[in-house]
Parts: sequence; structure tokens; C-alpha cells
Amino acid sequence: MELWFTELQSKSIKMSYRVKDVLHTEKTKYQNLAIIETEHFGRMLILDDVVQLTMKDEFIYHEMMAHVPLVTHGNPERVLVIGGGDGGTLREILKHPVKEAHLVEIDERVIEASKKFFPALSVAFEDPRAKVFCEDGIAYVKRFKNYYDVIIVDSTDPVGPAVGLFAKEFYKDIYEALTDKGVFVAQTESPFYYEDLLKNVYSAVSSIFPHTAVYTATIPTYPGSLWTFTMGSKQIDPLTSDISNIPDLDTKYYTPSIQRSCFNLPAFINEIISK
Ligand code: AG3
Repeated sequence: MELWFTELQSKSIKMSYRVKDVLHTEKTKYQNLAIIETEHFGRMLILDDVVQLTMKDEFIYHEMMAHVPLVTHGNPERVLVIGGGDGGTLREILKHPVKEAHLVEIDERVIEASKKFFPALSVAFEDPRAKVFCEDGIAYVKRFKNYYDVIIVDSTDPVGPAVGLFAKEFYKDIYEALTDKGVFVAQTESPFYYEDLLKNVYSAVSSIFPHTAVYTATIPTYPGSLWTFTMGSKQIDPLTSDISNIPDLDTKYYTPSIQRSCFNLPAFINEIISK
């Protein structure tokens, strides 16, 4: 018998993965959570039928989520991840000499499932510098002023519990929660399937932060593969920041030269964000 998992990448596009084994399914308070073993990409985390990560390509997304903003900042001490309950982004942050890395995840079942099924990511939770809060990230950031050096929003797609994580109000609270040199980044989806989202986030972030920049990475299991990240920075220009002191990072995608080149955008993405 052939078993396949299909993600509806848009209303008219499907991507299917041959499944070796279904390891876990559950309905949490917030979403449907599934963990399967796929033939080509290995173990996969799925939330509400959407691929969140696979063992084969998770390094690309998590390295680019963490290293680009941390290196832009230069010497971050306190870093916050909003979402990212699998621990992948946190694991990458902890490769830097940060003092504290906090993670606020609304669904504690994602954290628990990751501890059981994704030890290579959830090792991050065992680091003494890591602290986890299980609550709504939107309410959480409101309580902080001038506190975090870097804030990373590792959210699901802009549907259901994540809608508020793409709103201007939330970006204002993030701005306040950041220190003077603070840097913020959010995953902002595919420029092919979520063009309006990218445009709207860019416009919201640039109405709040003095510097806004988009960068990309290629992630095979996300719709369209070409993925965007939008950065807001309070002081440092991400395109000319001092990168003479990048720590020695053990990475498989990120390199010091990608720190600069990832901000070089194809013309059609420049066109989307300049509208
Ligand atoms: N965050 C979700 C990225 C969005 C994936 N979208 C999709 N497949 N349609 C990933 C969480 C991993 N830490």
C-alpha cells in the first residue's frame, strides 16, 4: 500500500510526500499536530496539514532565522523567539555567545512532541541559557520595554492562531520590547503564494522601524521553495552592518558571505515590496 501526505500549497497547488510511517497525531488545544516519517525528507512536523519542518532541510530555515539577525546585531545578549516550539531556531541562537535565549510558544504540545520526536532540535531546551514560556506571544511582548536585543518570530502561516503575528500592532509592541540597537525578524512566506502578505508586512515594518530589509533562502519543503524573511532594525543598517566579528558557527547553509548576499533580491521581490 502507498501512503502519501499532501499539503495544499495554495488552492490550486498540491505537494505530496511518500510516507513511510505515521508516528504521532493529536488534536491540541490550538491545532492538529502530526509527525510522520517521509521517504525523502525524513521525519516531518505538520501543523494543521502544513509542513513546518523536515529533518532533511530544517537547517536552512533555522540557520537563516537565527544567524542573519544575530550577526546583524553584532553582540546580542538577550534574544527572544516567538513561536518556534520545535526548538530549531533556539538551537541556532545558542551557537552564539548569548546570555539568555527565551522562547514563547502558545502550544506546549509542540514543545512536548519535539522533545520526543525531534531530539536534534529540542536539545536546545536543555541549555541553561534557554527559558521557555508557554503563552500567547502577542500578550507576552506587551510586557517588555527596551529588553531584548533580538526578537525572532518563527510563526506558522498567517491563518488561525498566527494571524495576529503578522499585524502592525504586534510589530509596534516588538519595537518597544527591543533595546536601542534592537533587531527583529519574521518569516514572511513565499513571494509567489503570499505576495500580499509580504507587501503588507514590509509596509507595516517600515512604518515602524528606521531600517527594513527582506532576505531570502531556498527551502525545498516550503511552498515555492523561495522563502522570505523580513527584518526591522532600530539603529543598524542590515546591509552595511559590521560583520568583521562573526562567531565561528557550525552551519550547513549559512556562511558569512550569505550574511550579505541573502539581502540581494530578485527584481520581482523588490517590485512587490516597493509597491
Ligand atoms: N514555521 C513555519 C513556516 C511556514 C511553512 N509554511 C508552509 N509550509 N506552507 C516553521 C516552524 C519551524 N520552526
